[in-house]
Amino acid sequence: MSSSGQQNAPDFSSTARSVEEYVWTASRPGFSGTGGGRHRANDSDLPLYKDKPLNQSFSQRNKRARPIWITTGIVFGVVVYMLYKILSSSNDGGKSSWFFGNTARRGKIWKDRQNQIKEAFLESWNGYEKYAFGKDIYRPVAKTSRNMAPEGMGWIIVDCLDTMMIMNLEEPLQHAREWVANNLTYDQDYEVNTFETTIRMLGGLLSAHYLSGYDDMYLEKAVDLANRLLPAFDSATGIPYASVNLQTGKGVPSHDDGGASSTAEATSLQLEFKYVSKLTGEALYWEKAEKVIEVIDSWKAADGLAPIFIMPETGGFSGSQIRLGSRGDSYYEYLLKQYLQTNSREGVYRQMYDESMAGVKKRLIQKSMPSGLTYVAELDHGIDGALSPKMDHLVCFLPGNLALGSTGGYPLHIAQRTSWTITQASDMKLAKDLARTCYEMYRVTKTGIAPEIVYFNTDPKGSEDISIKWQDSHNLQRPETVESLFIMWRITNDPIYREWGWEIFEAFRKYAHLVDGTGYTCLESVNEVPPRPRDNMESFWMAETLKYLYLLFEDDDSILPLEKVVFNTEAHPMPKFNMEPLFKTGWTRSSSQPAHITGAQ
Ligand code: DMJ
Repeated sequence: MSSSGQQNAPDFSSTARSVEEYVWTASRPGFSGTGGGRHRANDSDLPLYKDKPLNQSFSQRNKRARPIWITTGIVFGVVVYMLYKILSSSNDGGKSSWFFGNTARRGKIWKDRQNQIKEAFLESWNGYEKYAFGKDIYRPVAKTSRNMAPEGMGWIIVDCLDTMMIMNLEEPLQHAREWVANNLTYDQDYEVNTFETTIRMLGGLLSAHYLSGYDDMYLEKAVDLANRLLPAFDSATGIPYASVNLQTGKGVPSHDDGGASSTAEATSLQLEFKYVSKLTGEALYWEKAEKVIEVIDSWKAADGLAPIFIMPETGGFSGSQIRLGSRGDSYYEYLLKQYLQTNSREGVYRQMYDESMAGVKKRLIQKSMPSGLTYVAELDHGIDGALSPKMDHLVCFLPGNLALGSTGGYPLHIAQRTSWTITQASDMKLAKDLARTCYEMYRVTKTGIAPEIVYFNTDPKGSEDISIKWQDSHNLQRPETVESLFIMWRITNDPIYREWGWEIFEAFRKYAHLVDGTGYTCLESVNEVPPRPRDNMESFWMAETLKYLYLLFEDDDSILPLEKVVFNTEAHPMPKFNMEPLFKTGWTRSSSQPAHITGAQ
């Protein structure tokens, strides 16, 4: 357990190995493995803190670089100076206490703020529990609810189980667990979106299993769901269909877009399916998931920038639109996170990610006028087409992702002491610039809440950097900016990210909070005061936005450390793991262009 009383976060300093080091060679139906019960996969899979190569090389280099007497002198000097400051500040009754005083005060402020975020979660949950418990959709203004699937899928409940664990909310968690154990069934004649069901439901259950200390109930539900989702991959190429019927096991092409799947949707299932493989010892989930990336890679998207639609039957891209917002976003996120998930052993994903980020810098990064905000433009007509200065709020996952890719999740000062390349430095700089832009997308509106989409000014005569069209001015309680602020805070330790996050939270509390205590609502326009509610509370409000805000104000970095866990794209944390001896990367990159590219546009 962590020192801050986080009862449900795994203790990363423990020498006890976690369940990831066990595999189920289940004797249960649905498993092809032989044998029964659990066995230990590999005793020395996960490095302990003391084994971290970064720590080791740092101390070794220090020893080499500096004679002992210089180090002793520096330490002595610092201690004397600190004692002097502490004693002199105590003469005024502690009013202006310097070192501990300020630190303690700041610490208390962050703690208070964290508690206020927890209260916002509780209020959101209590409203849902009172008026909509078990239902898929909750309208907190009308206090009504409805299901999407015949018997409900528990979207909201499953999506926020791990947030309750992280916040130590035992009572609501108990109620939610009972519902999952006794009411949740995936045996329904119902077509679900493959991606949404994977990231929210499968991801939510896997994370609940992990954070609960490996409660098997969650894993059994997860494996049942994963088995029902698998037929989505049964296209001619292995690119998943947009939807799948959970009972009949039939994959269903998208009803729109000529049957194309979204690139981001097809390529953001891998963390979850691979973790199911790790937990069950069954390679099938792993193989289906990685095949998708092999197919995508075979089309050799120019500069690593993939068009946002892909055809399941040919595997080729459809259309030529490129963006890091809707339908494109988490393709790039999961390239990096697949590499991180298996402890940086699968170089193919890192290569693809690096190519894509080089492509983003070369093709999409622009500066607005007059202030020079950095933004990510879109290509509506292919890689050589004109740039559009439009940016979705969804793109705001990118600053955090770039920072994560730059340091591997380690704090900046540690990463910089090992190897620090020009690319790492440039990724970090871009992360900081984009984080500021995402914050500005909030700051410039009348409510202080960001809209769904903004446009950046490219006209030298224009006076405002950011403009918002009325049809784009709604807010859906999205998490991407606070997600990036949390990652930036963890990596840089710069309190500015906490200050920005707090401003954003206060804006939500002022304008999206329902005074009768039923929760928080989406808004019709962030530029109306008071804003009209768009009566809906999204599941990712509690699963992601409030979770990331809460973690932003957590002082204990050993809670879900970024060098030990990966968050899926719905903010569900899962542990990194070693793939040996059970799994390996089943494909290699081909350097040549594909012989046959008909169908790819
Ligand atoms: C979430 O479901 C996920 O974060 C996804 O990657 C993007 N859309 C929503 C939140 O905005």
